[in-house]
Amino acid sequence: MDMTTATSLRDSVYEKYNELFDGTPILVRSPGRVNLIGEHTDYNNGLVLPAAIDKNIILAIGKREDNAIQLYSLDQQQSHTATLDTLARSPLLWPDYILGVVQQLIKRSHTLGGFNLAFGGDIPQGAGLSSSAALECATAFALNELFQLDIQPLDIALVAQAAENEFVGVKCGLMDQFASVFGKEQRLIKLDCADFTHEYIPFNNPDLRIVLFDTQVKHSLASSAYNERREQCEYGVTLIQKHCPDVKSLRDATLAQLEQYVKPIDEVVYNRCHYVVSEIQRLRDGCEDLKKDDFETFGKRMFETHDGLQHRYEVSCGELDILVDLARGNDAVLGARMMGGGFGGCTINLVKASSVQEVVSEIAEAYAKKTGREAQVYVAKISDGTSLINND
Ligand code: GAF
Repeated sequence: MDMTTATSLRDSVYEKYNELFDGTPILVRSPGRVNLIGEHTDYNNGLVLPAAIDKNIILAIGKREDNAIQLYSLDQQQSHTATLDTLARSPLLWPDYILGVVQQLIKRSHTLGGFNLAFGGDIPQGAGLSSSAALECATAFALNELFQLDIQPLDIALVAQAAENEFVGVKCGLMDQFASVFGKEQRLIKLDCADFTHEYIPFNNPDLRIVLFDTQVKHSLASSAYNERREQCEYGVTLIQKHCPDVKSLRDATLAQLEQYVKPIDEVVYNRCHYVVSEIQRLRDGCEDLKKDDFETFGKRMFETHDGLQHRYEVSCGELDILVDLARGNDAVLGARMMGGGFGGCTINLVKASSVQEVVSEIAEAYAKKTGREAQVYVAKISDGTSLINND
């Protein structure tokens, strides 16, 4: 978000908090993310290459005397009330991301009190930019500050992920929450999801831009299909393990093992696993391209990722495929692919800086012609992760 948007969002959240609640709140900012390459690899112990972006949740929080939890969403203009002892899921959905974090903290024996919380954001929802992870991370970070829980950044991300897995019910990996907490300006995060070690890779070429085309669709099967993909990957691993007990996840598997032990039994599961094993290797190769500033080759790999997600992993959709095909036909786009869980949301495009305007208008116009929909477009800036912000 640019400085003006950031300030006005912060001011709106702060003012709303003061209108609804007593006392001076703490303010926290937590960003959404992009992922350059490495999709659906995090829950397979693979590698991912995300970055936090300049779109955020801003949250104001303060203590209460009792054990009530009073929540307000500026975007939905809705309130929700719970207590520390009654953490039920809400039909409003958005409270679940906050209450799920509270539940995880209590489960880990942290002592919390009641609190008031108001939040708003400019991360487009349902666009695959991790607005929910940002809310979870903002909540975990804010409660850590408010009640001085002494939780380390990795555990903030893990608590946020566990909230999504256990309370919300999406069996996601750690990528989104990790990026939201550990993001650094002008840096990609090469995260190894097997042990959460990570390395920052500079990404600040002035001749390139990350452009996101939001299809403006989110198909309803997204979370059930996500959990199903995860189960299919795990099933694939069990088939290999019968012959190769050392293979603990798809990260350890080879294409030859898949061919031999999975393909004859289940062709669909074979295709899922084939995509994941290839994608982990593609990410490793892509990081080598980046080290050599070879963005042309990196871009080609992004297109290959999309092909895998479309045909083997089958998590794309017509609108995403149209946007990627339009990008393929444009010389100023080095690479493009669907991003995130799939079934809608955004494509991520690596675009020559000098041609951003032309690319945006050409692709948006053609997309509207083909689908009757207006794509939203964002040029993402890579930004810092979750932090406290001033309220003056
Ligand atoms: C979603 C999930 F939350 C991530 O953990 C990741 O699996 C991603 O889909 C696909 O790469 O964003």
